[in-house]
Amino acid sequence: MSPAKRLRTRMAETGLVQIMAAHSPLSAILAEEAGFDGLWASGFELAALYGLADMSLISMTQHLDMLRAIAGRTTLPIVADIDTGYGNAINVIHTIGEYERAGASAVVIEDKTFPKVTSLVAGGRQELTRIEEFQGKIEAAIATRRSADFLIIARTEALIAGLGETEALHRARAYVEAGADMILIHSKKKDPSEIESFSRAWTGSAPLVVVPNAYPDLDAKRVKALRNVRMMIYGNYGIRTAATCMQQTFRRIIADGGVQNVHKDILPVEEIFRLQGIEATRAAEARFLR
Ligand code: SPV
Ligand code: MG
Repeated sequence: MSPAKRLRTRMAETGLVQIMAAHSPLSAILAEEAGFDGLWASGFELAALYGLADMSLISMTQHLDMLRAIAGRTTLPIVADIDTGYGNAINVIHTIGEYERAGASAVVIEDKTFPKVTSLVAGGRQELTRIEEFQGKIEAAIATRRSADFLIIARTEALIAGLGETEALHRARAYVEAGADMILIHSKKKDPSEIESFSRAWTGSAPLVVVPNAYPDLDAKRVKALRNVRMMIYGNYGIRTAATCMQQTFRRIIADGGVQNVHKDILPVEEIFRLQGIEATRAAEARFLR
């Protein structure tokens, strides 16, 4: 069964899939071992990995290269964050072909203008495309996918742009009309009230996707109670976790004047060897090196 088919099956079986952000193959391996249903090839995480703002500075090629590397080291389905689709509907045709070939099982395309500005930053310049234009991009994505299992998820940034629930619902309905399989509704409010209200008001046929980055109190149990949300994406938790650990450890090494203390609190190198697949390479050495 293809990863895209597995993602759809898992969603149908469990009612809610939990998807962890990955910015590297190592973070993807750790997410798979922890038990997540899939991976989020996050634009924010990859931009942060490069030390850059999430403002369309990372190229499609850079993102695709990382996605391919991730797909090569995990069996989990990958939900690709393609931002605005890298341009207009013509760019979307090219983008969908590239991401499906690279091993993605789903894409999320958002209704912002290119270049986009990251969603959660205070005072961010949030400009949305015209509804008809975005419908054309969704239709282009649907017409381009080779497998019917490949999910096209339309993301509306209406709440992020401060346009309110009525506009968000209007846009979401228009995107479903254009063929979107799911709707990602995003909010930067510190509590989940906007998302819960949207979900209650949503009567559309497509299920919802939520990203509880700004409103961490919305846990899986509460999401399940909303009934029409089928996917939960932990959108920036990979890079924040990695940065937290590196920041603390690096500062301690300077403060302690060496690694005599920190080494006890970080993974031993043998565990990294395991994550690198050392066993398989050793077996190959024994078999093939003469
Ligand atoms: C990402 O992880 O790149 C996202 C989620 O799009 S957020 O950064 O919260 O907009
Ligand atoms: Mg993003």
